[in-house]
Amino acid sequence: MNWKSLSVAAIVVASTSLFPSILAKAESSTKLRINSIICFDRQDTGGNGRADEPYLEVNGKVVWSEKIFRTGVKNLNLEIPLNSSMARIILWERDGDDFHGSQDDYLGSTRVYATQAGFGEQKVVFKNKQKGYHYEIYYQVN
Ligand SMILES: [Ca+2]
Ligand SMILES: [Ca+2]
Repeated sequence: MNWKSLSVAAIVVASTSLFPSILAKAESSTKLRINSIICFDRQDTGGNGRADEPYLEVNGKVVWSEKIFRTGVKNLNLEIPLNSSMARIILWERDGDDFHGSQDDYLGSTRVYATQAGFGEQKVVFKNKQKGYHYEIYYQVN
């Protein structure tokens, strides 16, 4: 290594430590991370409802869907960029042929804010005794 390249490396290190917050902001954008969903009670139990078909929507986009035959934890590990200061998570249970069919059951929704970044994992409970379902979603903003 010659003298010139050594001094350039030293300058780069110095500037990184002087402005760490500026660099962090430039490198990472805010992300919503949906860690897991827990099914305590399914919504479709009667008739031919062998499974629940829950799906999650974030800001109008379906980000996850699956058939759930039994209660328990599902690790999702979904990472969704937050392009605005707020996002809306909606949990649906599919009964028709398409997403957002008129027969789909709305199980609940929550609002997530970019200002929640760094708060750690949070929980939202979607539960309705009459309709017989109970889901919990664990998420965080990074
Ligand atoms: Ca249903
Ligand atoms: Ca269903």
